[in-house]
Amino acid sequence: MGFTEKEEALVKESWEVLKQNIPQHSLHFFTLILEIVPAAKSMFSYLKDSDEILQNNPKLKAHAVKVFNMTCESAVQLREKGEVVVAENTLKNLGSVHLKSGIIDPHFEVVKEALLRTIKEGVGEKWSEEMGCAWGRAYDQLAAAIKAEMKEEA
Ligand code: HEM
Ligand code: ISQ
Repeated sequence: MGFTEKEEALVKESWEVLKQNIPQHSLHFFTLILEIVPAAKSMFSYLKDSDEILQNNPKLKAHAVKVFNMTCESAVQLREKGEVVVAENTLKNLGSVHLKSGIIDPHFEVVKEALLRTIKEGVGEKWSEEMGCAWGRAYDQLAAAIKAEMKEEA
């Protein structure tokens, strides 16, 4: 299912807003994930042994930004091509990283929920059902590609 220009624009615009405060939103995103699944903390190699505040963890920030960027990129592709194509090497890497980290399908719903809530809170009054729905669809397609790769490797 392709994307309309409007849906693509909603995703891009909101990502532009969130980008202005990466440290805050990436921390919020991650905090929400841990709120829903506290055990997820031990899955992240750079967090499991630290009681230190997540605030300024550069790896966490960089990864959170990647998740947003890739989802945004998926929205662009859904509009341009009607489907999400992740570069082969990127997908292989993501498949094996997540497989090795012990990620299972239900975790993807958790990250989706956290992503959508981060966007909703981040854009404030600009938020709409349609915006949330567009992000959700872009994420689902991307998640499906990663999950398929994980199954292939398992
Ligand atoms: C690592 C993206 C879903 C947990 C990563 C990395 C990226 C990424 C870019 C870094 C890869 C690298 O180090 O080369 C995504 C995207 C997702 C997704 C785009 C969904 C569309 C999930 C889910 C979980 C998860 C559902 C479960 C909580 C992790 C963990 C790592 C990781 C534990 C490894 C961190 C480490 O120890 O280095 N992810 N991810 N990811 N992701 Fe995800
Ligand atoms: C990696 N994969 C999925 C979600 C994430 C959120 C924050 C940091 C890293 C992540």
